[in-house]
Amino acid sequence: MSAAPLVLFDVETSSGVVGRSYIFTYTPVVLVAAARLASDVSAALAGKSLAPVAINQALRRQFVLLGTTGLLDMVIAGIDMALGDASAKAAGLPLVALLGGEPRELQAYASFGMDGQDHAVLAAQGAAERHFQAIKIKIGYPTFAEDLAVIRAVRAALPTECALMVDYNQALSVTEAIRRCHALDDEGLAWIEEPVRCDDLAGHARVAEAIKTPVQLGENAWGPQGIQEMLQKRASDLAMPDLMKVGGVTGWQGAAAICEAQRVLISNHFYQETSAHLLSLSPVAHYLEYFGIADAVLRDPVVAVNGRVKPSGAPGCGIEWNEAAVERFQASGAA
Ligand code: SMN
Ligand code: MG
Repeated sequence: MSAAPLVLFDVETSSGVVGRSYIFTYTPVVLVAAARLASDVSAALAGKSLAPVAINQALRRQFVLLGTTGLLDMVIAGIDMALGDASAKAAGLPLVALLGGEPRELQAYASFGMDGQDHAVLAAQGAAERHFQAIKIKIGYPTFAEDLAVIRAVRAALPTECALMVDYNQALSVTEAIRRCHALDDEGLAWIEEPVRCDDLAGHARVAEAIKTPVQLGENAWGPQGIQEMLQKRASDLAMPDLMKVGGVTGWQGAAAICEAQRVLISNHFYQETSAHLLSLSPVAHYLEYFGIADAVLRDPVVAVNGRVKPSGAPGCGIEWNEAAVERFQASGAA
């Protein structure tokens, strides 16, 4: 994954407030289609009152026969996040305050890719120098021996008290996942993320049952119902909704309520700007994933101080564009 294809949303209100958000489309292949879909879906909202929950519900009703899982859910979430930003700006409040909370200093983890042992060690050292107390690396190398070697090399490069999470990104069969994750049980990992296919909840439940290390899941759960199903099937010990896939601010609040009711620790996936506001509201907040997927086009990227992140204190969610960068990165043919 060498690029971060993003669709940017600007929702202008009649009072002059502009709500902003972005969605990550994972692949440039769907970028223009997603941008065009966002324009077409948004066009029907002109003149409506700034009521994010009502608009989210109306859009879901509108597409009930088609179904929304996939690009439509992504676009609806983008609209929902932008409307949340606009609502907070219109009230002159940071989103967390608009929703009745107070900003918190959240523990963050520096999130890295699958870069081989040497790069993983360098990344870990850099994160430790920036006083992160937690980092995540991707594993799922061809052999378990390689997984273990990377984990131990990174662990050796980190202060003892630094938490280490690993992310298989759905790489293993259930049998192989049980074998590898069981062998990792004494490595002191904070969690093992998505060991098998994200839609194989029964498989995840078998892995979670077979090992001591907490299983982490959620970035690919669609809507609060996806988080509910994952927990109901005991597929995961923890939850990390993706603000876009879970349905924006509206969807996140539903998922966070489910996690709170079941006392499941909740972390985010991406969308750190808005997720910092929403995690500040949750009594079961766990970690903030520090991975600035949109930093290249943001005027004020989120800054981690001593491995902790606070939500922006400005009205809204803290998303304003670096217009020159947007110009530079504008995809040809984007709507
Ligand atoms: C992840 C997913 C998609 C792109 C980059 C990283 C990863 C995460 O699963 O947990 O951040
Ligand atoms: Mg992941």
